Amino acid sequence: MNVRELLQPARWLSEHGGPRYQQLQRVLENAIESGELAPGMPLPSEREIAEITTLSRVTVRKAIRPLVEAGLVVQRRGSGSAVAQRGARVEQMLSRLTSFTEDMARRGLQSRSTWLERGLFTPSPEEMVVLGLSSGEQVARIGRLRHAGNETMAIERASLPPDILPDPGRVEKSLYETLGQNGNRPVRALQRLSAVSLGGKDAALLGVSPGAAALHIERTSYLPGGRVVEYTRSLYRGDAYDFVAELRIPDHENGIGGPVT
Ligand code: 16G
Repeated sequence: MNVRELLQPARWLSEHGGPRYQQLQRVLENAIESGELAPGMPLPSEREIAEITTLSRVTVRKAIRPLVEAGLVVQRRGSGSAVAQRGARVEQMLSRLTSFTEDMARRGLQSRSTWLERGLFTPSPEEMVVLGLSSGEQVARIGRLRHAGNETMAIERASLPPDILPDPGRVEKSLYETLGQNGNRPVRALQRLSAVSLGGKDAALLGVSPGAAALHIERTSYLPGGRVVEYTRSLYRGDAYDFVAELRIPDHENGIGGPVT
């Protein structure tokens, strides 16, 4: 689909879809992230987008600005804007509960894992508390080195309750795909990020020098009923991964009820 078709307001503009600039922002963001709008593809000018979408130029500008700030769109003086080229760094939006496999596929990258650990084990006290395991129960562990294209991106160690993943050996490419097949894919997650410098062993696994910067991420994911389905600790290479969060002011400070641009 070309960008003009994609922007036709009949395809996405809805009375009840929230502020119009946010609706336009979402359409563009989804199309860029899914690859429908390919890296390097020029975007119509602000004036043209306003014409196609029947929105004002101010609204269009408001929709594009966050995409530029998130690095999805680049603006070049004189030659308009374009979908950003894929850089060496990978960006992950922090507001989406996606899997590594999906994140990489969206960027046109092949993902692959090297197994560090896969099976049922005696849980640590921390795993027992977070996953709500009772004594005598085992824990399912999936430890992987995650690669994208030719790069090693992260070390990930996931722990799950044994009834959610009774046979860890069944996980091949994607943990979330396996969970989805049994109706256990998480719908919500909490993530805690902190900066660390890598010890010798982890640095060697990631192919960087000891002491290099990394992001330590702890993800606790939940089923719709609130049960914890996954507790994952990861180390992402600091030089290869950016986590991007979109921030908005709360609705009541956003002039809700007033005119929407
Ligand atoms: C992501 C998640 C991880 C999850 C994995 C599933 C972060 C920091 N972590 O890497 O918690 O287990 O995706 O990926 O985003 P998979 O379905 O490709 O195995």
